[in-house]
Amino acid sequence: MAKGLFITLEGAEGAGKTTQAGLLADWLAGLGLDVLLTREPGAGSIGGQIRAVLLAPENAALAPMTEAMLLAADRAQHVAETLAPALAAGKVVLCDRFADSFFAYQGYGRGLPLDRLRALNEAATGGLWPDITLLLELPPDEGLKRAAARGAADRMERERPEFHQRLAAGYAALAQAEPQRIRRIDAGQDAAAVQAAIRAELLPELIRRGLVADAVR
Ligand code: T5A
Repeated sequence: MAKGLFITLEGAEGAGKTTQAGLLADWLAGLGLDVLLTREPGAGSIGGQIRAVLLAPENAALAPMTEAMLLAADRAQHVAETLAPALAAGKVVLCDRFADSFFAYQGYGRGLPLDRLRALNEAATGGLWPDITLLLELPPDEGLKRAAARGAADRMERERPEFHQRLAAGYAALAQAEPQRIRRIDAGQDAAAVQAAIRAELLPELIRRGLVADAVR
């Protein structure tokens, strides 16, 4: 399906994904690449409506499998409407959260069986999988503090500390299982240093794939 490059950003709450995705999009565009910046959940009009249900604090009673199915529905719509067409057109697609969030949050965090989540994810994506994933690692309490300083907590941010610890451990397990795809970035540094670490990871990949010339190194 894909001929572009699919890069995802992952990490626990407040790890800095949105900040880094914006900086990265600017850098990639500056290198002359055709970049699409998007996110999950909530891209597009239908995704936005699903996101509102998922994150509203008053929906505390949402059952784990309902949550997983809503996220899968959001992903199916996102793949069909945005990701697959952009990749087919050869774009570099930067996505703020994707399937690893699903396994970390709904699998390790909520305790849903990973094999069921894999099947649900496969149905939603048709097998679309990131080429490179940047995992921003920050202790969950620090990320939650950053997120809290920004505004009122959403339904996920209100979860107990144990939930956030489990999903962070889940991300580490996912990264261990797929070290070639998932690049671990220390997100405890200032934003410029995190961005420099991300670029250092990506540049050799861009050169290897013939997307930019070795001269930029
Ligand atoms: N979800 C999502 C699932 O459960 N399963 C799934 O399959 C998917 C796809 C999405 C929620 O949905 C869940 C996960 C999430 O709970 P969201 O609002 O999109 O909700 O939440 P996040 O993706 O977590 O986004 P956040 O905005 O909370 O965090 P970010 O994007 O990691 O962090 P960012 O860049 O917004 O920064 C947070 C604050 O920290 C500051 C920023 O200025 C900002 O104020 N900051 C820094 N401060 C100090 N040093 C740095 N290096 C900093 N970088 C940023």
